[in-house]
Amino acid sequence: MRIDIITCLPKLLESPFSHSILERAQKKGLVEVVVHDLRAYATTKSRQIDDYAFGGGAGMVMMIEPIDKCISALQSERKYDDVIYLTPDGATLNQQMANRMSLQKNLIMLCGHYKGVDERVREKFITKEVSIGDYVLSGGELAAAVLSDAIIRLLPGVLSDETSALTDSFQDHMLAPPVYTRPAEYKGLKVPEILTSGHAGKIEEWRYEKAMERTAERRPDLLKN
Ligand code: 6GU
Repeated sequence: MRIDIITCLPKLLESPFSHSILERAQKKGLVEVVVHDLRAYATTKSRQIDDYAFGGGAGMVMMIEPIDKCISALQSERKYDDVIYLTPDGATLNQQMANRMSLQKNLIMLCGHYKGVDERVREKFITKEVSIGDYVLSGGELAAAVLSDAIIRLLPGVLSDETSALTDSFQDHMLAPPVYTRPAEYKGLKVPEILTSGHAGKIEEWRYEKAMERTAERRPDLLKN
């Protein structure tokens, strides 16, 4: 898979892709993440990428021309399955969406900023609009990092069997069960006996029961689906 991220703050996206699982996925060649500085596609002398909104009002609007230049350059190189705009008024990201996107080959993510992008960008280029929750961030960069992480960890070979994404919370419309590690007793706090019994079948049953309990208590809405 290849993910091209278009942003006016490329530095903000350096760290999230330089550690742990996302770093390893790139080194193994399972995903290529390319960050593009929108300002490099600006056409004015002052490298302008935003301007005042027609009709007035507070806040700047991202201009169509630099975005057109960047997206068109990418699309002339390869075919993209989706051009995703990260915006608080997009569809709220969930595990199902991440699962589906992880099956794609090439994705563009455009990070919104200021008061958003010129509506014509959305009409002409954007095929999907994604939000990561009902709150407002300063820009789409952290959202693009979140979306990329959710997708990349699902790519075959990224996670080992022990950390398999199949046992994640939300994968079966359920939260994950509680987990424990050594020591078996700490300051009087004991690990549930079943987990040290070595009885694989009983352990599986216990985990399912606990996952169900936890989901019913914290996220009953998940069980309705
Ligand atoms: Cl994708 N962008 C911004 N600016 N804020 C958000 C968001 C995205 N998702 C939730 N809040």
